[in-house]
Parts: sequence; C-alpha cells; structure tokens
Amino acid sequence: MTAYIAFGSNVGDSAELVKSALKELGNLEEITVPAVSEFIKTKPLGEVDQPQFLNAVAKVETSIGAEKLLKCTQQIERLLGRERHQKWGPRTIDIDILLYGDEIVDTPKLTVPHSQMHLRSFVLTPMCEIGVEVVHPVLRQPMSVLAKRLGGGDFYIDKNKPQLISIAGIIGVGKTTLGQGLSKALGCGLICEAYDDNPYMDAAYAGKQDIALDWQLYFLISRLKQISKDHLESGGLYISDYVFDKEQIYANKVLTSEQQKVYQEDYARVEPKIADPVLAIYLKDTPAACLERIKKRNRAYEQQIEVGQLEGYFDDYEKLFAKWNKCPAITLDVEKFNCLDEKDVCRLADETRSYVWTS
Ligand code: A4P
Ligand code: MG
Repeated sequence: MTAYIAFGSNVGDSAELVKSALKELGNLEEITVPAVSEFIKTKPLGEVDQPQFLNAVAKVETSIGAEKLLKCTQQIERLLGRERHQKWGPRTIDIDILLYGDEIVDTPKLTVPHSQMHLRSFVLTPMCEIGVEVVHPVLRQPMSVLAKRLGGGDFYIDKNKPQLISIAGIIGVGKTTLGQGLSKALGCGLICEAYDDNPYMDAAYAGKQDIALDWQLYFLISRLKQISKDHLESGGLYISDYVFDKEQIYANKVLTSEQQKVYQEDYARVEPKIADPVLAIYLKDTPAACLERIKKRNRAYEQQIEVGQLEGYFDDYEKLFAKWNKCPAITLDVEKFNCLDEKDVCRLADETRSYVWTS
C-alpha cells in the first residue's frame, strides 16, 4: 500500500527531528520511504502564539495496515520527545497519516484521509511535490486542485462564524441557478442579490452617470442588510449568490472619480461589518456564452450589455480570484459543470461539506 505521511515540528532542531523521524520510519521492516518533499518553513496555524513550523510530506510503501502504521508513527513521536500538552500547541514532532491508498477510515483513533489536509497549504504544498496527481478519496479531486483552492493559505473550520458560502462570477454565468440547487441540496437558505428592489437599475443600465453613485450605494446598503455579521448567526449555514468583493469591481467600472471619493468613504464603513465567506465558489464561463444567457432571460435593463463589457468584468473576477486568500475557493468551469444537473450539484454539495461546519 502507498501511504502519505505529514511531519511538523516547531520545537528543538526541527530539521534534525524530521530527518530522524524519517530514518526511524525507514528502519522499520515493513516500510520503505521512496520519496520525501522539501522541508518548508510555515507560519503556525491556530490561535496559539508559537514559533514557526517546519513541514514536510513523505511517500511510504508499506505492508502493514493503517491502524498499525499509526501505532508506529506514534511510537516514533514518543521516541523523539513528543509531549502532548495543548491542542495545536508547540511540538517537537507531529506525524500525521494523510492518505492510506484510497482507503477511507473513520474510527475513534484514526481518520484517513486526514480530516484537515485539504484546508492546509503547509500539507498540500509538499504533498504536491511528491504526489500532485494523487486523488483525495473523499473529495475525489487531485492534490493540485485542492492546493489551488487554498491560494497558499491555511484554514480551519470555525463553527463560531456564520457558515457563509458565496458564489461569484460575471452576470449571466448562473450564480442564482447554482445557489438554488445548492441550497436545496444542503438544506439551507439562499440570499439573493436584491437587484429587483434597486430603483436605479433601469436608469443606470441606460447609462445615466448622475445616478451611478445612488445605484452603487443602494447595493452597498443592501449587502449590509443581507450579509453583515449582525444578521447572520454563528454556525448557521447560508449561501449568497454574490461575493461582497464584487462591489469594488463594479464601483471601479461605473463611478467617476468624484463619485468614487464619496463611495469609498461609505465602503470603508460598511466593509468591516460584512461577514467573510467561509467558502467561495467561483463560477466561470466565456463572456459570449453568458451574453447568450442574458439574451434568453430577457431582463429589459440588461439587453444593452455588450460582450466587451462582460470581458472587462471577466478579467476583474480573474484578477480577484488569482489573489484570493480569504477562504478556500472552488473554481467551476461551466463547460465541465452543469448548474442544472442535479448530479453535478449534489456532488458539489458533498464537497462543500468538507469546507464548512454543518450541524
Ligand atoms: N488521529 C486521527 N486521525 C489521525 C491521522 N490521520 N494521523 C488521532 C494521525 N493521528 C490521527 O493527535 C490526536 C489524535 O488524533 C491521536 O491520538 C490519533 O489517534 P495528536 O498528534 O496527539 O494531537 P494534536 O497534535 O493536538 O492533533 P493533530 O491533529 O495532530 O494536530 P494538527 O491538527 O496536525 O495541528 N501550523 C503549521 N504551520 N504547521 C503544522 O504542522 N500543526 C498543528 C497541529 C497546528 N498548526 C500548525 C501545524
Ligand atoms: Mg498528530
């Protein structure tokens, strides 16, 4: 069986400790270690104030079962002076089993795949070095995809936050359709962008520059009513068919520099009150295909939209998600994902359960 094992250390001579752990592992009769990643320095994840970590991942070939492998790794932890005082506290060496073939184990002593691996770049970055194509047996995605979702960040599931899943993407891509399907599959509420209530919609789309500020401020206040930290319960599961960060994309496009001055002052007051999503879903399709959908749904004010405008928004969303690091972000290409196909949506719902807290 091929297994992958993670090492972390932030007390003592961490490089020596990881090397010793690898040597001890390789010395066991039933285990060989054909590949080891680089050792990387990482910022500690968790609230505890502690030194930076050294992390690495090794591939092992073994004839022993997963439970016995855990006994071996725990024995090596003890040998190298590991003491358990504080959850997520400093440690000489922590050895976690990430994967054991494609087995799924869920016993009181052992959870494989490791329950947090898909949330941690300090695991997935070294994992990608030695097993980039290995598929996570629960999420059914290769390590390269899981790593990309994190944008280099490390995350943990915090049930004290509102569990807000925000769907992002340009006009006409299918955010609301996906939101409806996903909220049904997950059994939670859907928060829809209040464009129908916005009294400035027709005039703004008709190009009346003098009302552009009112138009954008109306949206800003509506976000506050919908997704502020005061309005969402901690632990409650919600889906929004927009991501708050789009406000800046639109403001930059539609406001004059004079209007921007007023807008940005209000934005700065609103932004800290908004709940960050715990998971973003970035839905992508070509601007031309989105324009087709816009024509079909035939909302009067949208009919003047041109493909060039959509291309501009598309580029802005691409830039936003190229540097996104607020939370994990799942990117979906509409070419390979059909928002109207229940199977696709249910599979996505299953995946999202690994990124959010559900009671
Ligand atoms: N256990 C269940 N599944 C597994 C598994 N797949 N591999 C059980 C290993 N052990 C598993 O582990 C607690 C119990 O988990 C064990 O008794 C075992 O039966 P532990 O090592 O005694 O306790 P711990 O260290 O508090 O928990 P854990 O889960 O190992 O800690 P984490 O979650 O790994 O977090 N930041 C950076 N940058 N790098 C790090 O390496 N590590 C942690 C520790 C926090 N922050 C970090 C790092
Ligand atoms: Mg451990």
